[in-house]
Amino acid sequence: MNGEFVRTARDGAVTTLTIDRQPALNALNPKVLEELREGVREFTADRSARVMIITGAGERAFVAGADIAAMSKMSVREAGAFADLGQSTFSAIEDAPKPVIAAINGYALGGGCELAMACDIRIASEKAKIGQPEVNLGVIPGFGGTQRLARLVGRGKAKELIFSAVAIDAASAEKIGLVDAVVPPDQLMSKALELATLIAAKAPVAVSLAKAAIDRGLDVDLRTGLAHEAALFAECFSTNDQREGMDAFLSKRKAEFKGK
Ligand code: CO8
Repeated sequence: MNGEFVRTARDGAVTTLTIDRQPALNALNPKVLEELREGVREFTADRSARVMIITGAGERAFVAGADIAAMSKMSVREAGAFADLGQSTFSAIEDAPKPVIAAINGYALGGGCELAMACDIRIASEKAKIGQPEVNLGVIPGFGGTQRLARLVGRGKAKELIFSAVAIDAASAEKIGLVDAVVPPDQLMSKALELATLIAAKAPVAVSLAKAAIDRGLDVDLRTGLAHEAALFAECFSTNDQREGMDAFLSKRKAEFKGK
């Protein structure tokens, strides 16, 4: 797609989605969110796209939050609708049946941190600054921050970050598990693409079911999660890719997965 604020590009089986609203440090207004949702929908529908990278345009920001100028004029009802739009957009990323990697190139604040947390894996530039500064503005995180941050880094750290509104650097974010890797700024996109390409070469249905098993498992008790895992493991045996993967191993050749 090539929207006003969101564009996508393809490199083999990897789609890169870039949010480009640089005068406002890529802040999320309703139009940006709608275009982002459309980009995610297209990625999900395109069978030939296996992994998506989400990043921000320019050197300064991944996304510096929801648009404060737009929010400053909202009524209670409009604020609720805006929170719903952001949440449904980010849930579409989390629920996409394929992996999504956040390449955090700079500020990831408020809605930007919430967007990154809805992705499966987060790689950050050494220059990234990450946080939930909403209480500076008299509001709370509304695009999933109170829920996903606590699940990712634990209740205490989430409360510390949200109550204090302090933005932390990439190294500190890696230490608490808020990001998964930190790389020099000029290597961010190549590292993200390297990981995406590695994942894209694996059996797509298996990767998709692994994502579902991990995500649903974290929402339920261990025994329910294990039962779900066993069911999805069995489901892999209904795919050609399971036969191909195992045949290829036993024949000492490289597997060619078709995603079926
Ligand atoms: N919204 C709108 N515009 C923004 C935003 C934003 N979140 N962030 C930056 N901008 C704009 C600035 O207003 C400025 O515009 P202009 O040049 O026209 O004055 C431009 O981007 C550049 O920003 P600065 O001049 O401030 O650049 P600095 O380098 O001095 O500072 C910062 C960079 C530290 C990132 C600073 O811009 C900042 O603090 N931004 C706001 C960060 C923030 O508070 N984000 C959280 C917003 S709240 C949120 O995300 C809630 C999500 C849930 C919503 C639920 C809906 C109901």
